[in-house]
Amino acid sequence: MSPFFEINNTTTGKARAGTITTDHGTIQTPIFMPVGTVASVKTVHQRELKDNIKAQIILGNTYHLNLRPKMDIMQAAGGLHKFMNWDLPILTDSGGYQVFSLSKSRKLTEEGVKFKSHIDGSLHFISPEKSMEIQRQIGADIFMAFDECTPYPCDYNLAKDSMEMTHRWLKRCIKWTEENPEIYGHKQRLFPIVQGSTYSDLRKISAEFISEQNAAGNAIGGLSVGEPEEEMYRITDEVTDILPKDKPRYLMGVGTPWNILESIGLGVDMMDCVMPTRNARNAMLFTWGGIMNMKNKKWENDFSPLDEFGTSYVDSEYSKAYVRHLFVAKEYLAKQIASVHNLAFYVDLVRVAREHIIAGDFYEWKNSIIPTLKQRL
Ligand code: PRF
Repeated sequence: MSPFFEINNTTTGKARAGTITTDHGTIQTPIFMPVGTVASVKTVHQRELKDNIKAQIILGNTYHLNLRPKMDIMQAAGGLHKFMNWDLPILTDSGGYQVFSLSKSRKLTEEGVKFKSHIDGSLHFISPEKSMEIQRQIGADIFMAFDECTPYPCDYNLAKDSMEMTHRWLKRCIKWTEENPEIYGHKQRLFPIVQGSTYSDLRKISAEFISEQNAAGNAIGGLSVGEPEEEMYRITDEVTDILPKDKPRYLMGVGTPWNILESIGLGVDMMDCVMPTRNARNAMLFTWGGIMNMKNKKWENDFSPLDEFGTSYVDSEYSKAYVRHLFVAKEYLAKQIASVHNLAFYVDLVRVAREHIIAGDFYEWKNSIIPTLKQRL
């Protein structure tokens, strides 16, 4: 039987090419994971995700799925894979981060978080144990510990208290999952999350504590929350120096195409972000040649393919002028085409990164293409 994680390259500094094996198939890392918050990657069919975008794993969210459709429906469906008809790997986030970003009213104690639903204002409570229970009912292949993500900037003492509570919550998550096995017959793996804001000493304590739990993989949270990019890279670098080499590392909620390449260079294996889909819905396309705003008048008469270097059929089958027209006319198809394009680009970007890691020239390649990726077309 294959181990959960194997490293496939021998050269190239901290960057790794790996293979993760789950009961729903393998994932070639580094990998970008499209975000499917409410059992849907917004505007994109599962068939497109699989056959066209070539997504190898997608994300779901505990916070949202627990509010709607709720866990009675999820369990009756036989879990999220069956409910949404997605038979490849799924990862779920634990809910805490979403409570803080979405719920207007919430109260945090050692026990957990009380909050009002952003949908109907109803009162709810999520604790580490509750988050684990919900994530068992969702049944993702990889599920996340219940943590607190500090805002930026964050006072040192607050960051320290929060990190220590995240560590105590982790112990409760581990205990609950040890006592309550999987319910759908496939294996689920719990990833703990390093916190500690932008403080090196806290990040070191957290990364060491997280490493000691000997989980199947580890995550880095609390970044990409408004800190300068250099701070994000510095902390990522310090944390990946400590996290075990033989376990996958997941950097949560990152980021732009260049953030992704820099993070891979610092030893990150997994990433997710709403940016490719959210920005697509606002007419922003990421391409190998730079960034395009599809509402720009510049494309009005440009009948060349949407993206000549793109790997998705939307890139060759539709012109820039057509996609601009769809955005100007506020057609749903505009958002759909743009989302498919951006996700296919992100997945292709990390696929090519993996090839360069294996070939041994990843850093030269990364540094040579980043200025082009940032360019505004
Ligand atoms: N914790 C959790 N989910 C997250 C984050 C975190 O810190 C972030 C931070 N960028 C994104 N998603 N549980």
